[in-house]
Amino acid sequence: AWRKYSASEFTNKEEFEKELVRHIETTLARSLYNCDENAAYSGTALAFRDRLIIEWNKTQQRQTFTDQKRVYYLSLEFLMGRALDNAMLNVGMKDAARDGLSDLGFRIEDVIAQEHDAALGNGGLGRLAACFLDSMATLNYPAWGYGLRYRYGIFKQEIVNGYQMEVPDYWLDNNPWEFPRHEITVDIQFYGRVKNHQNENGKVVHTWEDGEIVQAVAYDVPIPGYGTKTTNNLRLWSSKASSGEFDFQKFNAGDYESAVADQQNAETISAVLYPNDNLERGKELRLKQQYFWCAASLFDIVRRFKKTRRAWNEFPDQVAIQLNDTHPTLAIVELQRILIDEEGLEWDEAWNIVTKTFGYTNHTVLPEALEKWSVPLMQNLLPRHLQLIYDINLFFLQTVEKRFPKDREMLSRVSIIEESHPKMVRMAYLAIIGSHKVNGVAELHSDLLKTTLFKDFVEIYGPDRFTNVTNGVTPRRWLHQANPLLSALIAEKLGGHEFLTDLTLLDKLEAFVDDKDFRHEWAHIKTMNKLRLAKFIKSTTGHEVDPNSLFDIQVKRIHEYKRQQLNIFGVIHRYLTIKDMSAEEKKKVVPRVSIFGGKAAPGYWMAKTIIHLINKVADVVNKDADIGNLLKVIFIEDYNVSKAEIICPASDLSEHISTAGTEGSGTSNMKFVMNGGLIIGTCDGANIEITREIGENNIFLFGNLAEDVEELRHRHFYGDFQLDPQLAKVFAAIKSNMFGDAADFSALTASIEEHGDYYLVSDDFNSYITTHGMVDEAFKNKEEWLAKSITSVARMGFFSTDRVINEYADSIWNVEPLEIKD
Ligand code: 26M
Repeated sequence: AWRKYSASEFTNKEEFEKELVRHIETTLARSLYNCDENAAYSGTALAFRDRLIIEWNKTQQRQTFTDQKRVYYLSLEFLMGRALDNAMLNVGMKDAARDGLSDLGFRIEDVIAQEHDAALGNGGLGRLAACFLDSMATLNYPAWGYGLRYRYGIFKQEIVNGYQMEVPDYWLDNNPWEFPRHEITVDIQFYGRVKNHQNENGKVVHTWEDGEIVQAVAYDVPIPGYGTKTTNNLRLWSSKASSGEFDFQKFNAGDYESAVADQQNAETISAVLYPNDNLERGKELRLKQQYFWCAASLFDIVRRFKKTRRAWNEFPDQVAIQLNDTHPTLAIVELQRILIDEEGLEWDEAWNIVTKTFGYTNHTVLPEALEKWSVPLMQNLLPRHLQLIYDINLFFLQTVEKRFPKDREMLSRVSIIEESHPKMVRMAYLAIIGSHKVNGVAELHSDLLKTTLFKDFVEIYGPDRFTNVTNGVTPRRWLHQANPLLSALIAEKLGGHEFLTDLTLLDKLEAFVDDKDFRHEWAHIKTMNKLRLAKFIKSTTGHEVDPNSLFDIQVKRIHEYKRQQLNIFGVIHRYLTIKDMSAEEKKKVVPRVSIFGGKAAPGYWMAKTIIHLINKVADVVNKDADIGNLLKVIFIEDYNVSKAEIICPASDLSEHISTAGTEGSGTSNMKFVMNGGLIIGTCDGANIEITREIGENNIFLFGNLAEDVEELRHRHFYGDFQLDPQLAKVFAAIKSNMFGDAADFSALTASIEEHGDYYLVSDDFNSYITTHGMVDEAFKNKEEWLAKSITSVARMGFFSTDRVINEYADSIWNVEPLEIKD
């Protein structure tokens, strides 16, 4: 009977307008007569939010009632981007909203663009977590994300005189997508000491006493699925001083200022996302963030389990916890602590539960990214956890000793504790030992884990603990939302949008590869998307780019291993080549726009130097009258998710050119190909599987293979190094001050010429340039290029995160979907 009161379920334009106006006038207390785009955004968001809330409540009720196994995805990063467009497409009322907004004088695109990106992540790892949430909801898995509610997301990048500047990203003001749950709090302890007691049975028990307490407050974000009623929950923790401490003790003692300082100190924990990507720097605050978030999440998960009044040995049948990288590894220790110290279980029984519960995903083999925490730091901050880590290590090393008697080398290699000064806790080893499955993110990456980084553990545990789950992306955001024209054309050919939830259906497109009209429409859509990007470039940089040029794009975090330096050296080589040409020769040149985007970690000087060089080259090339439209260089400031949605559909070619063996998977490679762009890349990460799926005629591969990297580095190290002659010309140009003071770039050129060229830029340069020549030739044949583009999209079905999530569900989590019905 209450159903008739259920508000807000607008089903057409008129009802949407009614809801919009109601929210603008009452919820927002704004007059319709001075309603600007921002108010229109807020009103629209609130109208759609109401619909999500209804399905969200229903989902949570059903999942609790059914009480089947849930997945908890622990990630310090969720790079969500904007929520409104996603909510509209999932609810399925975008057209009604478009028409309704248009009646009020607004363009829906402009309204959508009012939203601030939720940028709680650095790059691939954070965006993968966001795509996973989308697929888990779409596939009806009972799943929660757990993360931190940073007050400042990843910094905003400004380019000033060619240099990167970082500006804080304060994003929380009037965010309609989060719901504070002030009643859901957890007290989190730090510091203090461990005391041993004997309980009534004579058993030694440990208590952790006299620490500082910080309060975790839950903020919930609804995660709607596409074409389903399932709306899952993302729970983000925010830190504040525990109210007892603030209000009474110091305040009453008259020490108001120090009480406020404590308050601020507590709030610092969730204040800012660390802007490193693939780099570990051992800061205490970062460890505090990790424990704060793990402890709050574990408390919440355990509290939910205990409500069911099941026996502890059923915990792994009810709960699967996935660790996104080693950042949440303390959750393993925290669960062991709860089971032993608070619930009184025996060690073996507890440890058995723990290892059955956790799975660990590794995202990188780069040594500088592997987390290690100093033992003294951990001793001070988390004394009880350090004891438990030592115990875990002891029992582990005892079993290793039995299997490999007298192999001291082996014991010291696999010990969780590195015997350095200071001693260090190796988090990846702890994660492996505490999990039942460890996975890499692409085949090559998972193989490298087994043969190099984690080789000893494969011997100890056998190969079954290690597996591969190749990454994907969600086609809802990266095809349907980012590229509505292409999505509509595909739907027209395939007779509906089913491909969005079964991406393998794209293979039906291959039947149209030779259809002239279809090719023409395909080409037209690419041009429209290039125009959209050209407009964006014009409005943000002032530069005009010609959509008939080949758009060549590399957007991702700036890192030496991703080799943006190889790209910009290639651009300089192209520039020098064109400058040397006769007018006659120039006529044969394929005009190019080289587009870059990406942030450098604020303390990563080499990455900042690469950004500086790109911008200096852009300054020179873009105003050189000899060059005209034959080459333009664009650096897009502040690359983020919402910009990626404009950029990915507009590429002819994108670059995925990491040194072989260094990129875990890469995911933008998938986004670009899914949108009909071809790629140039190395045999690295998921490029290899993309090649296998789409065929090697449809991709431009170059460079040395992973198996040759070690030997090449070895040779460089022993002085066997000759700078590639074409690269030498590029360096000569840089050193002639052609792009400003050469001293600005000397560290970069020296890293290659003088310091061993660790990333093999010189070794791969010739192959890179030659392959770009093949790209030019291929681009001249428009029909051939289109055939490659269409064929590639048709064969990309494998790279949906729906496939990825089903693999995790079957082989790691052992969870079943639960459909939410009315
Ligand atoms: C570590 C310490 C302190 C602060 C930050 C970090 C840190 C943050 C992010 C370390 C690594 C981080 O991310 C690594 C990452 O994004 N890896 C990428 O993961 C993608 C998804 O699996 C892969 O596609 C990429 O190849 C891989 O580089």
